[in-house]
Amino acid sequence: MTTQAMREETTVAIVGGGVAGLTAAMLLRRSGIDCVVLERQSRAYVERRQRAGVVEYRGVRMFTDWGLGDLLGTFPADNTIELRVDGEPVFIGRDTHAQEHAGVLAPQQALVRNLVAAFLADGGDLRFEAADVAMSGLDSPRPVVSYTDPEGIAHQVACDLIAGCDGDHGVSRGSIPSGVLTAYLRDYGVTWLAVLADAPPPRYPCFGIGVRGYAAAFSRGQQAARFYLEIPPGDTQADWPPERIWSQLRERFWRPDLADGPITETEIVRLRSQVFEPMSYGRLYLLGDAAHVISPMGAKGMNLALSDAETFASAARDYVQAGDDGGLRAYSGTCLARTWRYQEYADWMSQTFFSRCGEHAATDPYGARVAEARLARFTEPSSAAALAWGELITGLA
Ligand code: RFL
Repeated sequence: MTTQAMREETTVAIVGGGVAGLTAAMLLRRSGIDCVVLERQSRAYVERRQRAGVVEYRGVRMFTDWGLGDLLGTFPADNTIELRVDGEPVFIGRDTHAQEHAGVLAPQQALVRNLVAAFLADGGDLRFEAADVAMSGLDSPRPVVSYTDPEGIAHQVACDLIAGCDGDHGVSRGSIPSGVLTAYLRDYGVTWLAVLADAPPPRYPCFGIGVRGYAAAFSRGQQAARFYLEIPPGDTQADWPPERIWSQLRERFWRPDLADGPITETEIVRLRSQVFEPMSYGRLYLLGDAAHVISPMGAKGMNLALSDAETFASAARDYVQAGDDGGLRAYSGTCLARTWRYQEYADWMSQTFFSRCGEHAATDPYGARVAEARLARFTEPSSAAALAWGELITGLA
C-alpha cells in the first residue's frame, strides 16, 4: 500500500538553507511573501559550517536597506590587503574609495545562525532534515517540490516559484532538462590546504607570494584565523601535521615570529570556478553556488550568493504583488553580468598571484615577470588600476 503524500501550498519554495536560501527567505518575508525553506541538513550542522568571513560593503548596505543590519556584526573589515612578495610587504586598497566603503567581519556560520534565528522568530517556515528533495512541473504554472520529513512522511509543496539555493551538489541544477544549461569551467590545477586555527588573526588579509610558494591568512575573529597553503596535488591532510603547517606558513610569509595556536579544522580545496547559464528554467531560479562557484582567491562566493538573493527576492515580490514579471525575466542576465565581473576579478588574482609563486614562477619566468608588472600597477596608491580594484573589493562594480 502506498501512503498519500501530504499536499501543501506556498508561494515560493526555497531549496537549501545556506546564505542564499536564508537571505532570499528573509527578504521575501520582509516583503510579506509566503515561502517554505527545505534544508537537507540539521540546524546544528548548518550553523557550524565555517567558510567565508567578510560581507563586503554592498552586502552590508543591502542588509541595512532591508532593515536587517542587526544580523551583521559591527567589526569593520577595511579593504586593505597586504602582499608579502618574497617577504617584502606591499599594500593594495589604501585609496579613499576602498577605505570609505568597508565591509564587516561576518563569519559565514555566524551569519547563517543569525538568519535562522531571525527567520524563525518572524514566524518563517524552515524545515531541516528534509530528505529526497525533488521537483517537477518546472515549466508549468504550479510546480511541485517533494520531500520526506524526518518522521518519514512524504510532502508535496505546490508553489508559484522555486528558488534553487542548494549549492554545487544539490538537486536543483540537475532538475533542469539536459541541453538547457551551458557550463563554463576553469580548473586551475592548484590544490590548497584550508586551515582554521585559534590563532591571532592578521591585521589585514595577507598573501605570501614568491619563491617559497603561496600562502594566505584572513581574520575570522579576535582569536581565530583562516590560512591557505598551496600543496602538491594528491597530498592528503595526513601529509600536513600542525608542525609542518606552521613551519610552511612562517616560511611563505617570511615571518619566523608568526604566532601559532590550536588547529581546529583542515580541508583540501581544489581551486576551480564554474558558471552555469542561464540561471533559470521555467519557474526555477538558481541562486548562489547552485549556479556559480568562484575561486576562493577572490573571497566573493558568499557575497555573490547574497546579491543573487536580493535580485531574486525583489523580482519575486514585483511578480507576486504587482503581476510584473520583468524582474524575473531579467534575473538570469542581471546575476550573470555580475557573476562574470567577479569571476574576472578572482581569475585575475588567481593567475597573477600563482604566476609569481614557487613552481609556477620557476617553470614560467616570463609569466612571473608579467605578474610583477601587473602588481606594480595595483600597489601604486590611487592609480587608475588601484581604483578599479577598489570598486571590485567593495562589491560596488
Ligand atoms: P551553500 O552555503 O553551500 O548552501 C547550500 C545549502 O543547501 C543545502 N542542500 C540541500 N538542501 C535540500 N535538499 C538538497 N538536496 C540539498 N543539497 C544541499 C546544503 O546543506 C546547504 O545548507 O550555498 P549558498 O547558499 O549558495 O552559499 C554559497 C557560499 O556558501 C559559498 O559561495 C562560500 O562559502 C564560498 N567561500 C567564500 N565566499 C566568500 O564570499 N568569502 C570567503 O572568504 C569564502 N571562503 C568559501 C570560502 C568556500 C570554501 N569552500 C566551500 C571551498 C572558503 C572555503 C574553504
